[in-house]
Amino acid sequence: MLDNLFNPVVLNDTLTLKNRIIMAPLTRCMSDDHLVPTQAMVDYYARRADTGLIISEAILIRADGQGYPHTPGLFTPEQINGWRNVTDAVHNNGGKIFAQLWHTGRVAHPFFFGGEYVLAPSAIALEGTLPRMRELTYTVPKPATKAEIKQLVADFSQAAANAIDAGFDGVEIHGANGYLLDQFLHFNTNVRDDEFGGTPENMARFPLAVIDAISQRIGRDRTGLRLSPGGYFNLEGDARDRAVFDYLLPEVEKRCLAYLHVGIFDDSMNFDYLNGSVSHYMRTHYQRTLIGVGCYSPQSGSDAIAAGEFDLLAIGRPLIANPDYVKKVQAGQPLTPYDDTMLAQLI
Ligand code: FNR
Ligand code: 8K6
Repeated sequence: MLDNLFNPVVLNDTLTLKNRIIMAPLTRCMSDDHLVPTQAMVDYYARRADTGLIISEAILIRADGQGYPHTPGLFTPEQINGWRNVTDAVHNNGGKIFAQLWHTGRVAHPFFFGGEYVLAPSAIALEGTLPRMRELTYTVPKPATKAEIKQLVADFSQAAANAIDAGFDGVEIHGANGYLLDQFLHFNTNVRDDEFGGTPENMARFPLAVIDAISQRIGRDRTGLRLSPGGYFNLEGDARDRAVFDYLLPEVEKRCLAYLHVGIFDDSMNFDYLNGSVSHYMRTHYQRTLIGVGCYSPQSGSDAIAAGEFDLLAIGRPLIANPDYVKKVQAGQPLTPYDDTMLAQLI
C-alpha cells in the first residue's frame, strides 16, 4: 500500500511534482578541478529523473565555502554551463531539479581555496580533522563582520540567480547540518553579542536575510529551505536552541516558500529539547509542505505521509544504491542495499 508515494503533488502555481519521492541532496565529491560538473554527473542525475524532484548535491555559492574536495560550485561561467548540461539532461528525461546552495562556514578549509581564514558567526573551531583529508585539522574561524555578512547575503542571492540561469527549477537553501546558516542558529557556534547573536531574533537574522534575498530574486515558489533544529552534525545542540527555532519556523511559514525540508540522517533520533524527533517538532511548528527524510523505507515513509507527519519523502542512500529506485518501488521489486563503498563511483 504505497500508493500515496505516487500521487502528483501541487507545491504552488509554478511547480507540480509527478510523485512524492524526492532525491535528497547527496555530496559526492566528483566535480572536476574547477568545481565544474562532469559528464558522469550529468548521467547520474539524468538516471534519477523519475523522482518527483531531485535536490542536487550541495553546491558552493563561492570559493571560500569549500570544506570537501571536488564539491561543485555555481559561481563561475564554466560551472553554470556545466550545470546546464545536468538540468537539460534531467528535463529531457521528464524530471525536475533544484540546486542546493551551500557555504560550509567554519567547516571550510583554506587548503581548498588558498585563503587565509574561514568565516563563521564566532571564533569557535570545529574539533577534529577533515573527512577524506585526515592530515588537515579545522581552523579557528574569523567572525564575519557586518559587511561580510551583507556580502554573503548578496552572494547567496547571486548563486540563486546563477542556478536559474543554469536551468534549475529552483533552489534549496542549505540551512542544515552544521554549515554556515545553521551555525548562526545554534548557541554552540554563535556567541555573538551584536544584532546577529544572543537572542532568537538576532540569531535568525542572517538566515532570514538570505531567505528573503533569494525569494525576492527568483520567486518564493522556487525557493526551498533545509533546517536542522536538532544539532547533530558538525555542531552540538543546546537546550537554548529550541527558542531560536520556535521563533524561526513561524517566520519561515509566513514567507510561503515552496517547501521546508528536515535536515537529519536518521529521523528516529530524539532530541530532549525538541521533545522528540526533528520531523515531529517541525510538523508541530510548520503547517505548509514539509519534506521528511532519514533512514526511511518506502513503507515507513508512506506510513509517515499517511499519518500526516510530513508531505513528501526524501530518499538519500537508497538512491545512491538504486538509480531506478522509483521504478523498483512501484513494481514491488527488491532494492539493492546501500553500503559506503558505493560512494567511490557514480552509478
Ligand atoms: C548526505 N546528506 C546531505 N545533506 C545535505 O543537505 N546536503 C548534502 O550535500 C548532503 N550530502 C550527503 C552525502 C552523503 C554521502 C550522505 C549519506 C548524506 C544527507 C542526506 O541528504 C540525507 O538527509 C541522509 O542521507 C538521510 O537520508 P537516507 O540516506 O537515510 O535516506
Ligand atoms: C554534506 C557533505 C558531507 C558529505 C559527507 C557525508 C558522509 C555521510 C556519512 C554518514 C554520517 C552520518 C553522520 C550522522 C551523525 C549522527 C550523529 C549522532
